[in-house]
Amino acid sequence: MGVLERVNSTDDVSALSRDELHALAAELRSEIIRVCSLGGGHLASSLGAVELTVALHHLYDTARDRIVWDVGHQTYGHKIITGRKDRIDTIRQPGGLAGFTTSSESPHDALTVGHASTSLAAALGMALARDARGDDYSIVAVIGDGALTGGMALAALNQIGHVKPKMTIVLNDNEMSISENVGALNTFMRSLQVQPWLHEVEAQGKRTLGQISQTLVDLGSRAKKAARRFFDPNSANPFHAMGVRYVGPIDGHDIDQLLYYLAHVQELSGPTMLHIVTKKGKGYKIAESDPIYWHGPPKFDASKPVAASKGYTWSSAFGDAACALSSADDRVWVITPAMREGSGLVAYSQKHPERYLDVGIAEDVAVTTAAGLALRGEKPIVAIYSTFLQRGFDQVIHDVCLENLDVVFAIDRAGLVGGDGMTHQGVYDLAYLRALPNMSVAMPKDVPEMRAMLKTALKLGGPKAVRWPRGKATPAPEAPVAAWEELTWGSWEVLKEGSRAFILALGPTVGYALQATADLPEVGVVNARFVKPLDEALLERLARRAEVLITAEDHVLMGGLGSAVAETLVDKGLRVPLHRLGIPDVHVPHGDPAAQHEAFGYGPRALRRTLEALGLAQPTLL
Ligand code: TPP
Repeated sequence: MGVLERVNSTDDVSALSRDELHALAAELRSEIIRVCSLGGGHLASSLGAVELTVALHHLYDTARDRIVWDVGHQTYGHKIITGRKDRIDTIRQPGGLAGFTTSSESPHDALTVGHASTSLAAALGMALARDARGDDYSIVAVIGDGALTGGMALAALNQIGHVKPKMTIVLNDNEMSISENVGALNTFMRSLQVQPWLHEVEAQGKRTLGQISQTLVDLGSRAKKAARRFFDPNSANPFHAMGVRYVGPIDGHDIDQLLYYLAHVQELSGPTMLHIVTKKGKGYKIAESDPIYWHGPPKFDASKPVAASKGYTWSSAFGDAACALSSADDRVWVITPAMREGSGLVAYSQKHPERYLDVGIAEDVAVTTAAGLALRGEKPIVAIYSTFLQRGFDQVIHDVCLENLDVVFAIDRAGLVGGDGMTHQGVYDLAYLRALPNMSVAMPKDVPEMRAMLKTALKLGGPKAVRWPRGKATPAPEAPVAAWEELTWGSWEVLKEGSRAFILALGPTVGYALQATADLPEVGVVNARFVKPLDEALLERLARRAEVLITAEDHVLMGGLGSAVAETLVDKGLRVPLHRLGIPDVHVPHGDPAAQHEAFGYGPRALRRTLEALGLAQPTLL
């Protein structure tokens, strides 16, 4: 029987011998590969954290102690050994386990998470609560070098170094964010190397700082010099300088070293950072050699793993458009907060490196840097996922909209996103952007319209957001930017005339509406591609003609297209029944977006049912 078979709880992990812990790590690694091969998932990060996971669960009781995993995407091993091994095959699948730590899923998940850089502030809060109540449990934050580039993480570190609560911060440094990590702190971390003498210290079982120092003296001067950097609070180390004791770096794949140093650090007062060096994708050759692809691959054949093409997507279309726009105008820049691949910008970063900026996981910095560029006459495009723009909301208002600056927001992953689930749904941006003076928001139905919107937005200036969904797109024929269409900003498009009703559709619901009404001459379809400004003149004409209007959007009902239409109708005194279809007031978990669109009433079949209920279509027999 394998060790994993016997492990049903963290208590079981605590009881394992060293040899069994090594065996458990190997078994977890195979299990993570198997699970990710079935349905895709965060493979490389979970593989890199296997030894850390085993060591933490051996030392800590996670039902009581709090392990706060940053992002929560590296926790497949953690989930398997905290009572979820029987359900691990369902991870990211509809109705299955979430892909990130989720507190409603298990008491062992200290935090519901998915966005980066929250672990340190959350752990600080937990430590303050623990100390205020006089409780006695341990708190460990695990943060990657990528997540550490986030302003939230750095600001929390600043506070932790000031308040000095007892806690361990494991800095899991694999030199990678999703793509190569960036920034000055990253450069500093690269100057540190795991020291071979660490084995000696650990092998001799020395624990107190005095004992360790003596061992190092015995080991000779080279080790002594390195050790000064390792343990000396006065050494030039930015973490020390911020008031957080720093230990490391150590080899994060060496369970013995991990156990030794984690236990050592646990005995110290105040906050201590243990810097561990790991390899993303560790133990799976193909993932080690291409950790960018294997960060979050779709399902694959574990016996013959190959990187598969993701096909032509909306992100590819944006990348192509950005290349063309930058070639046509040397004031166009593209800024990404650590999402080069996801935003379709690999080719752009190579073609226009002088006007490409990856600021790390720092969406706020992306937005305000764009503001700075715009203040000096440049034309920045902030390429950002809808869900991550939430992190830069104040900056959009305060730094871009207040100054009415020429910043284009190229918003990817708008709408329900699938496997990433609750934390990543891009379903709030219409609501939060529509409210801002000077901002306008558009969503194309296809790639030529996306091009037209980006071109027109850059030409008109001012804060302009263009959003598109995750997933496949049909490429537009190659054409120079000069030949791209320009749009009347704020104009809707009647795609299908109707005599009794109109569906006002947006992005993916345009296709759904056309499908649902193909045989219904009385029901028209409008591409309501601008949510702000609305095409008020056209809306008024439709409202005066129709028995009923229906809005359909892949966005929350509160504050989206339907809200905008309702407000305009009321303001203009137009009394026409309005059916608003979209996402109700709930957090939507991971699932198949097409099925979720149906469940929320704006998929093609559900739209048809609404039309039937309104007497606009005959009930279908099937
Ligand atoms: N921005 C935010 C606020 N949250 C996110 N989850 C992302 C972007 C997308 N994202 C997920 S994981 C990741 C990024 C950018 C890289 C994290 O790097 P690191 O913390 O070093 O962990 P690793 O993936 O290398 O294990």
